[in-house]
Amino acid sequence: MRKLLITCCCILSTIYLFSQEYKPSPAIRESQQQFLDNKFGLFIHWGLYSILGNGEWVRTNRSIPEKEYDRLMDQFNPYKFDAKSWVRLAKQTGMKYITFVSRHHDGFSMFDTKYSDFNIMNTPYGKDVLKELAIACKEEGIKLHLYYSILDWKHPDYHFETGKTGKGFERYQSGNWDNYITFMKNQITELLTNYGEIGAIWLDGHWDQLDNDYNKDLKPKVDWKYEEIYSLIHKLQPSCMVANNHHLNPLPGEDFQIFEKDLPGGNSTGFGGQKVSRLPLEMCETMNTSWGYSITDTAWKSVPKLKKLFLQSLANGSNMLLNVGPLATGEIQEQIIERLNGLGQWINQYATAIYGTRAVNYPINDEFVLLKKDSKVFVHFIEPPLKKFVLYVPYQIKTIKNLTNQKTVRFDKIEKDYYLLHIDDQETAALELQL
Ligand code: H79
Repeated sequence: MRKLLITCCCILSTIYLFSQEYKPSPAIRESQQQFLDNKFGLFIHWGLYSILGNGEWVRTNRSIPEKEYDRLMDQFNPYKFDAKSWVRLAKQTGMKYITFVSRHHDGFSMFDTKYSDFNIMNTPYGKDVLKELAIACKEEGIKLHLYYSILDWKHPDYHFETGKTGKGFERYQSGNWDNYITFMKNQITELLTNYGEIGAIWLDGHWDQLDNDYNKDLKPKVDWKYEEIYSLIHKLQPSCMVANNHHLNPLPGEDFQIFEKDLPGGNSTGFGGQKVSRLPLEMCETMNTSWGYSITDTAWKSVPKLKKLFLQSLANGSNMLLNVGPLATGEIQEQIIERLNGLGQWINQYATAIYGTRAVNYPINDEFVLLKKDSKVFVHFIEPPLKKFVLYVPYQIKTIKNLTNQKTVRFDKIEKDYYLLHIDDQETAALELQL
């Protein structure tokens, strides 16, 4: 009887432990609030692939043999790289954090690492670009997040046999998966030990080990040991958030949810469609269609288009992480600079109506978005407003200020929650409603 009781207790406590929801620590909760306030980040895809000007998937897309791809290491010499100017560019654009690709699927480490020779220190440049970036970010008050690929087209211990990608070149047979997990943990430990405060670790590549991307309940063909990796991250830096671009519903231990090239809930890519969780959200987008530098991609999004994406992502409760793919020299194309400058001008002018706001429950539409901060609701126009503009808002409005010309806006209440606004300026970009 006693034995039975003890067994029952053991089973019950195990069930209890595993059914416990992940509860972010107070330090993480604070990071999440700051993240929600900060709204806008710069994604940087930069690596050996930048030399070839054909995107970051070039090794797989063109089935480049290992020896030939390795030669790129002897060619990477970004003599025009200036970490400070990149960070300043982000800052002037109104971005509050930078997400830097520390290692992409090609397996090349853009930082000084003891655990792989395939790293930045062995290029002619021979300096730790991540270190330079970390120092510049600290000086400029910009947070640093690190992208880290868990898929690896080069590492001999990566389980490529069950992987979907990187099939066009020879690989060694059957590595040791435990070694690979240890390798990742060692590198993540370096990233979280040698570069000061890191705001988030952003993982990518989970989907390589899935049969398809639409069944969100599929089990991967390897054990990624997320529990161990996530707790290592939280242990090394208690305020460092964890995010994983697995295209699934969030897993325990993750602190924000990622959407790639789609607004939360969207699925234009075919690999979206995951549930929108209650975690902070982040949508990442490219300025043309490529992440890594592409010499032929001229499909640049216009400033109004980028502004619309940003506003709609904010209205969905999501940050926007906007990507640039610098050249191997360290230069950033003028098409990118122009667009960032255009966005920055607008964001800086309406900063008080953007940072620190939260989304409200309101239909997403193509004309305007609403954002709320304390007793103020901000209207940001995507399309210029009509002179007589009927606004439905489920709030009692006391006064309205035009944030473009600082004038008071006349309005009539038509009926409950419906207001007729008299807008005297077609250039009006935003209004402040005082509740
Ligand atoms: O780093 C950037 C991309 O290189 C990486 N994530 C961003 C941030 C990325 N890689 N792939 N994808 C994004 C899209 C995923 C496509 C997939 Fe598939 C569709 C994965 C599985 C189905 C491509 C097609 C790979 C396998 C089949």
